[in-house]
Amino acid sequence: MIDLYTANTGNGQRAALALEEAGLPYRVHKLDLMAGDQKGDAFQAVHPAGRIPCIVDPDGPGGPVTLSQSGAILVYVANKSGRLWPEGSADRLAALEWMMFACTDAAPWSGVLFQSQHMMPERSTRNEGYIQDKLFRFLGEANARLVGREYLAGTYSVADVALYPVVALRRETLGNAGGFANLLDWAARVGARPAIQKGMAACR
Ligand SMILES: N[C@@H](CCC(=O)N[C@@H](CS)C(=O)NCC(=O)O)C(=O)O
Repeated sequence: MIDLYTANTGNGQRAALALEEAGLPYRVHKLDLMAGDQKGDAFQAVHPAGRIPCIVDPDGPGGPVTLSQSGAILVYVANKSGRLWPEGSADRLAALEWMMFACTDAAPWSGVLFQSQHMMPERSTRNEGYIQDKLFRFLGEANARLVGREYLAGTYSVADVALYPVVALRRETLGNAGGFANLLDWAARVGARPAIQKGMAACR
């Protein structure tokens, strides 16, 4: 049984969605980040950097595995289950490419936007606008990628799981902004999957 340490954030959700889609048994440990659970002794003993998500798999290759970074967790459980990777090397590469896009372009800018709106010491409408423009530029790339495709790599893959939490958080803003019809249709398709619904609920 895999232990998942998580919280209701995009990165935390990504790991739960991956485990649900992989169909691997797991147990959730929810941390209250605002209360500082990540800095407590119990979690620091698991992951000294004190950041979620993190998994502990007693049945890893060659022994127990402790793994952080939502993208790494996604790849790990996809490999372990044999799910979420398309057939064929070109589609597999596309899945990897768009998974990296989600984890290194879209998710960090989404995180910075959230922090600028809710956590930074001073609010600045201009800076928030700049950050949102950056994020929307990336999401525009995904929207264009979805022209004529149901999923980012053609068939459902790690890429869709990686991007979903970013889009799910901003559906309303994207709808109001306009120009993201393919992405919003994709989000509705992905969000209708029982595994996605269970994974999102596991973090709430
Ligand atoms: N790139 C990492 C980001 C992990 C991360 O920054 N997690 C945040 C929550 S989304 C965290 O644990 N913050 C608590 C802290 O820094 O004290 C990933 O994808 O997992």
